[in-house]
Amino acid sequence: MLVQTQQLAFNGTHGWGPTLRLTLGRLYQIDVTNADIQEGTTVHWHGQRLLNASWADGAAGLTQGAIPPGGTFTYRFLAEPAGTHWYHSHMMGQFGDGLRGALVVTDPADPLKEFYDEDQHLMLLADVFNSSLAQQLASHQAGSAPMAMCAGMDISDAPFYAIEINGQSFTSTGRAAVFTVKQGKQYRYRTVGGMSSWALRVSVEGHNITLIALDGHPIAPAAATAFEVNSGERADFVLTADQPVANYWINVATLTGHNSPAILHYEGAPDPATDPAFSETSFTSNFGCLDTNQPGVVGVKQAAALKAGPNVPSPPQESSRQITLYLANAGSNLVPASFAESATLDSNAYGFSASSAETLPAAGSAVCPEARQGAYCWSMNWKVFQMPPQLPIYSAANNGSAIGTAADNAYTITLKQGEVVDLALINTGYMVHPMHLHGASFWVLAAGVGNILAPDGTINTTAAGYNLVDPAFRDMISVQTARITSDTTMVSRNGHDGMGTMLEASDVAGLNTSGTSQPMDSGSASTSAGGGHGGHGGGSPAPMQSPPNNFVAGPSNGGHGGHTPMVPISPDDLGYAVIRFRADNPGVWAFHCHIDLHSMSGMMMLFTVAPTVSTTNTSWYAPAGLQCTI
Ligand SMILES: [Cu+2]
Repeated sequence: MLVQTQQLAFNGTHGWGPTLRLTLGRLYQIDVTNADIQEGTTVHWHGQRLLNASWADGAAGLTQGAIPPGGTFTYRFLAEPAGTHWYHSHMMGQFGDGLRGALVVTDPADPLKEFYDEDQHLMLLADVFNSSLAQQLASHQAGSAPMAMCAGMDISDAPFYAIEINGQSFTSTGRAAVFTVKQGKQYRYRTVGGMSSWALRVSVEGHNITLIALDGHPIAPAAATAFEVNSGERADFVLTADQPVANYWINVATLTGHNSPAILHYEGAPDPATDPAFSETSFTSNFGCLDTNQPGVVGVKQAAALKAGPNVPSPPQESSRQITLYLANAGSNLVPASFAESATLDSNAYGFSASSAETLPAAGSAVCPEARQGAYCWSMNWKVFQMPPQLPIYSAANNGSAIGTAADNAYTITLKQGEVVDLALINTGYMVHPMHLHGASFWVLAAGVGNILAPDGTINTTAAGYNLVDPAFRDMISVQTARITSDTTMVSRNGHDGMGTMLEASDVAGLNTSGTSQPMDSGSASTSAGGGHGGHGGGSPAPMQSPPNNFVAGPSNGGHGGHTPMVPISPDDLGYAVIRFRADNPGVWAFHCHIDLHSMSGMMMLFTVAPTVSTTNTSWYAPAGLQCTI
């Protein structure tokens, strides 16, 4: 079965748009023209701080209106921080449909230079589907979407079709990406997790690797046999080509074990294109459920063990504010009384007055918007984000006040410039949520499973592993799931948080492809976004894959109507992460799950950092004419 799917593309290239290579500290202008996307589009510069340039953040409906077909929007920002970043549409569903590209900010004084000889390899990862993200969301909201999972861990609520590396996979394009190395050299690989849903585990046959940066920021080198990448995350690793001259598989697998490999090719080894040992039929297509707790795997469960690398700033030793955010499925779960009654969600100290009193909805509330009652609906603190009717920007026109968020359902917390904020992120369910903060990087002070809150609701800073000395500095944190005590618990649950029908092999099919990516390296770039039309399925249908023995099927989601009460979870079984950031960048900044289906359906909020109003410094104001029609 071949399926045609309309894909969106930058500059007409399949897979990834042109790679933007910027130099740290330089000012860039990038003109984005919407060629033909009827609903409009925007571009977000993921990982870039955009100091005093919240208006250029590209968050549709939040920092700018959508660029209409035929329209051009001019982004302008200082390239910082250095490292491996990316750009993508920030309109619902569009990055998962193809609007993504790599953005590398190079530092002429790279503190990681000593670890590698070569820096040409980009490993751009994407999940591709035979349905659009909008179709997937509609299917979830109708309660009919298939889901995949493994016993004891929840994986994804998107269908699986293929994983592409640099726009290539056996399944979708008929050939695997090839990375060529020369024996004896050390290579820096810049990995971008451009997937909209699936988490991946990457390993290189016969080689250990060393992680040296996450989300662009250096970490203390961490040896690994494999590493996990979630949606939005970047991982830089060093591969030493110290094995015999040959071809090797680079296994890129979902945590349910679907493998979409690339090939590591040593110069002098047979051409992989004609090497039968590296053909489409010779790789292991399904490993079965992967144990991410294995020694040597660096992933979500090891996040707290990673330390800051060279030149990473130390965290401020005190915070001025603590905010608790429960990551919650609001579609199938009511607000549990155990949280609602005891929660202290927002505590202030050090002279900052309480600007908002965060509360949870009343225990037992049904909080999904009416049209989605009982359906697919994600939240923070059971507050389901909806786009504000007006852009919540600070502008000269309103004397530096944020507009558009007071009387609507755009969950917003206002911070004062200079505050040091701790967020306790608490995962109440069985899906990992890769959370992304715009406008600032943060220190990962703690992560794990257990109760990170003291009896009074504040963060327990004496928790094991709490790190104020050398924590990693990132812009993504994947918050691990609540502890699952038995498979029976999983199967007895209903709702969208981890249950669904297992995917059938017949769900996989061909996808159109066209074009090649074109590197671009200049101080000013022009990028055009447009819908590339589905061509014919490239390559052959996917190999049939038998589910492994430990792949379990949950019941089909009931979907309509009733809420299924949350399975009682002990506070000692909740997944958590604590992050700290400085609110020193005025503007409006989104904080959201990077799984597109989750942010699209409500797992998003805004931090507005109120500027210190000055009559002379208006650089953080939106430029005149910014507000395109939403
Ligand atoms: Cu999520």
